[in-house]
Amino acid sequence: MGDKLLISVLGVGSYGTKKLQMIMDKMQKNAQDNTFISSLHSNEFAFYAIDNDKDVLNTSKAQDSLLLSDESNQETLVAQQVEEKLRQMVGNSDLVILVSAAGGNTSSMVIPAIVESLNEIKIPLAAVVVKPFDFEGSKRSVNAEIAISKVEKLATTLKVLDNNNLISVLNHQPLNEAFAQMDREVVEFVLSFAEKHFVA
Ligand SMILES: Nc1nc2c(ncn2[C@@H]2O[C@H](COP(=O)(O)OP(=O)(O)O)[C@@H](O)[C@H]2O)c(=O)[nH]1
Ligand SMILES: [Mg+2]
Repeated sequence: MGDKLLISVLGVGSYGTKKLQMIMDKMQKNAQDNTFISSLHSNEFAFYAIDNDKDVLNTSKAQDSLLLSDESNQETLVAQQVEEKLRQMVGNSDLVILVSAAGGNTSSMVIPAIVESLNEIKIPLAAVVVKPFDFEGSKRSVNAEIAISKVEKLATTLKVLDNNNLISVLNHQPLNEAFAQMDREVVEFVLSFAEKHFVA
């Protein structure tokens, strides 16, 4: 033992890309507060993003990112772009933690391509994904289910957070607070998953 693990956190779609910042901030804060478990220091973290929104990617502090081309509303094109770039980004990683809102137009196309590619290069995957509200329409819900079922087959760990569960709290909590609470669960998943995979 003693070798460092390289853990890559991969934000997919606009939601996933934005959440990377919260994860980085929390890791940094924990390190400053010394609440980061010491063994975590033996691991290295890298952050990557994939989206088709240039503005979202530009504000991201990810090491590297993939900007999907405008024509990338076709699954085969997306798969090609993802496969090439993903190897470059996370090819040396010991594990990848995926963060995404699975019902997003971009995310629902990119997630299956990521799962396939990681399986091919035999890199373990953990994932935390958000399901859309039912009121966003059945297309999004179905797309999310399909993407999540692909992740389920190959991920070692999967956490699904369902936006529909927020509806019951909305009579005593504003939406932004409910979203913030779910954001904290996303961050918590990544940090606690990383803690379980430290090198002793
Ligand atoms: N919990 C939560 N869900 C969100 C938030 N913003 C967007 N979503 C969900 O994310 C989905 C869109 O994902 P997004 O990553 O923006 O789409 P993509 O970039 O096209 O993949 C929506 O259908 C919502 O269900 C948020 O702040 N919190
Ligand atoms: Mg987007």
